[in-house]
Amino acid sequence: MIKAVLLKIFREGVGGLMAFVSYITSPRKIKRTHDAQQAVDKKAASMSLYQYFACPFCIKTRRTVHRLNIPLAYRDAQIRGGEHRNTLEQQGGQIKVPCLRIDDGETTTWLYESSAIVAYLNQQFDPAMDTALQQS
Ligand SMILES: N[C@@H](CCC(=O)N[C@@H](CS)C(=O)NCC(=O)O)C(=O)O
Repeated sequence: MIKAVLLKIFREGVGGLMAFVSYITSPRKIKRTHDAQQAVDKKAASMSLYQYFACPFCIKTRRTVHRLNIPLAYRDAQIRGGEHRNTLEQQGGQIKVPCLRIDDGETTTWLYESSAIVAYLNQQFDPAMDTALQQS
């Protein structure tokens, strides 16, 4: 019991430190024209990221979100019994973060795995990588 609590405190501490280092070494946000940024804002409104503040995989994903200058809604799924945690489990299928929720009209996609999320966001929002924004 005490071992589990100490381990949790250690994990949270290391995660918090990583979040702090990530914050002070944040990548530069890409800049877009007003119209291009509006298209990004519109597209991002249908997405949200279920995450924990101090999870290293979430920190990695948030760095990409920051760099790509996406106004993505963050949902804290760490609180046991909390609304976002319950939604993630019931609708996404499992409690694992990060998870990107994509509401596309009638369908909702739950994208797990930080590497898959980063690749998806790059493909959707990095002007250097894809023309997806120009098509939307
Ligand atoms: N391979 C996954 C690992 C994700 C992962 O292990 N996340 C941990 C938090 S750091 C998690 O969700 N654990 C489940 C839990 O906390 O219940 C990724 O890259 O996204």
